[in-house]
Amino acid sequence: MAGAAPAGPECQVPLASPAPVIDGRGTEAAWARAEWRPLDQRWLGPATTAADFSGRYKVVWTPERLYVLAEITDDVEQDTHADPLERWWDDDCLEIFVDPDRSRGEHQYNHNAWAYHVALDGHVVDLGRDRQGHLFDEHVRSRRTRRGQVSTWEAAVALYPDTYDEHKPAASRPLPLRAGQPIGFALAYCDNDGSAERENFFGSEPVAGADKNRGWIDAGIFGRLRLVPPAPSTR
Ligand SMILES: [Ca+2]
Ligand SMILES: [Ca+2]
Ligand SMILES: [Ca+2]
Ligand SMILES: [Ca+2]
Repeated sequence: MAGAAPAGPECQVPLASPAPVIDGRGTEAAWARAEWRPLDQRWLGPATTAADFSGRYKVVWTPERLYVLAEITDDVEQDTHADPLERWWDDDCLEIFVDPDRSRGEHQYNHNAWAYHVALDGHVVDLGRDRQGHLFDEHVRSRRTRRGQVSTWEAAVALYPDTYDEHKPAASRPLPLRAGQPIGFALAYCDNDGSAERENFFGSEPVAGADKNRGWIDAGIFGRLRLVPPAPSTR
């Protein structure tokens, strides 16, 4: 059902001051103030083990960007397609869904909402109005570090308006973020460990019905972020 409101709780997103440094390490004080949230909904593929995939994430904000920290256990990192615009969803990637004005609804071939696929090499792909994949590297800046089988992804996401035109990128500026603003958001991970196609797709949001791979079409399945204002000073 397109545009259905998610049942999940609203995610309170703390303000980061200063902004995290995008270095693939969640060491900044801003991250310590944010709650871990699970990335545990199996949207595609068979049941797996925690060693095959498990994930959790945090979100913080500044007036310029939304920041995402994701801790992903993945036993095999797979980047089969060197061309970032070839079957990007079948390589391991972190997928950041964002609906800047939380209008919800359909966004498959428009920019009502975004489904940024962040590849292992940092390239960012989403579909354009022409139904083709486009690089949006300037929208999501990220770094990833790996220790054993656990990768830490740190990303800064600019929020672009639904009027964005990929053929005139200079005509759009990122939207400012304001305290109290509702934002549609979901996170996902495409897991491939050596198959022709991705083996699993895990998301942050429960999706009703048999077809759970709806995020790239329907912003109605996204969760809700609320940007929390800075705490009043105690001094
Ligand atoms: Ca950092
Ligand atoms: Ca895996
Ligand atoms: Ca929208
Ligand atoms: Ca993998």
